Amino acid sequence: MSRTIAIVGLGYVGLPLAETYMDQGFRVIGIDKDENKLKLLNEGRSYIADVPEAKIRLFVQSGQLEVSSEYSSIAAAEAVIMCVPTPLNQQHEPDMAYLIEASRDMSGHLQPGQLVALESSTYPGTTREVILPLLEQSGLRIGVELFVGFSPERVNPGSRRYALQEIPKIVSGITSACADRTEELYQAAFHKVVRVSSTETAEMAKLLENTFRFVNISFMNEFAMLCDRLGINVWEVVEAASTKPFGFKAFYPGPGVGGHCIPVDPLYLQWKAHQLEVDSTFIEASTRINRSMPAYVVSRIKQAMEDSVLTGKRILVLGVTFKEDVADIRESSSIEILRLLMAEGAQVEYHDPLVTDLKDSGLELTSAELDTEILEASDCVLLAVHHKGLPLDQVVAHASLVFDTRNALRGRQGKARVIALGDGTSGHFKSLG
Ligand code: SAJ
Repeated sequence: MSRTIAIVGLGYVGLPLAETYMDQGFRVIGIDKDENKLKLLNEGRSYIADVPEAKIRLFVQSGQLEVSSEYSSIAAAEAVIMCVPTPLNQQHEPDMAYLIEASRDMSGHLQPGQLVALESSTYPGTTREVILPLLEQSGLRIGVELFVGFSPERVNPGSRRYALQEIPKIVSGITSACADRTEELYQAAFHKVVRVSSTETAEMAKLLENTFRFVNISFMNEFAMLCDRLGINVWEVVEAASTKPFGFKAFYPGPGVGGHCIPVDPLYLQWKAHQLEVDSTFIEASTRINRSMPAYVVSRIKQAMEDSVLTGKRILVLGVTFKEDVADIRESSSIEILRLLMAEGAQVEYHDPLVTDLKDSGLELTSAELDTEILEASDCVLLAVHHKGLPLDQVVAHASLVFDTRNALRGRQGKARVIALGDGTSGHFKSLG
């Protein structure tokens, strides 16, 4: 008799997790409120690039994967893993609605002996202060009849480097018995499981991982602005510093920090710090720097065009996703840059092989064909996201001016004058000749 778990939330975390458990022979009951997702899965289709369609079809046809919007179907599962979104609200504060709704909806269907494990990235204390009281409404005694744990997700969308089961998994529980159950569940699918002493420790470890990244990227953005002013090429500086085999990790400047993890998780930590009246100076400064990058990019484009007036100028933006080779525009700095350019009266177009239109962002723009004509007609081409498939040789061959925010054009020869973010083109030491 195969083991059965339920997974709540079948997005970029939940669906790969379901695949990982089904690869180990588990039966998975997938719960999601999005009827379109359920329809696609039942048709044997995958909407997550990293989860092969052929596997979904097999799992569904064999009955190993059953999906539903009803929590009543979790009764047969030994464990329920919650992978629902933890976004920010309009005030850039934690939006716990998905977590609260899922916890509340499932509590009436929980059975004695079940484990509930939360994976969503959130502020320390969430499992104990927010989720636990809602699950206790089941009437089940925690650590005796119902077990509750936290294990942060470490899905890396678009990455081929690590299979999910190869990425060490931190586990924790409200009680020791809860941690035992959580540890056992994840040991059944992951190569390495790392048990920590509390759910708060596990929640905080996840925030450290991503805030570390957020702060370092923001420092590189500030460092790049200084290099521009000094006339020093930041990309060469990073390359040189990277020769140090210890005590240094390279991060790179960019047009801003997007996505659903890196710009979000640190603000969950910041919110908790403010609740406790503790400073979060680094996060606040990093947020300010990263959010200033779109305007900085526009200012450097003006400098490159030697014209502070962009009215009527044709500017083509290459790449509107939040990072290369991932079809996701959440918190994308390209969208902000498009808005700023339009506000300056520029005639903007974009090309992104992964994004056909920007209706969801309120911009009436569709992805333009990237051909010689549009490149030659553009006063400036902005390389915002360096997707693997972009024909960069064609860009440098036919564009007159390219502002490269990723240093992706280094070493390529062509007609275009290429200026890179942070390359110091017009800075102090460069002007000394
Ligand atoms: N970025 C820079 N400079 C850098 C690195 C990233 O400007 O040196 C920008 C990207 O362009 C993007 C944003 O930051 O706009 C986030 O990029 P990311 O590479 O961190 O991408 P994410 O959001 O997919 O981060 C995920 C995270 N994984 C999990 O949370 C489980 C993160 O912890 C990983 O380190 C990261 O993938 C990764 O290494 O790819």
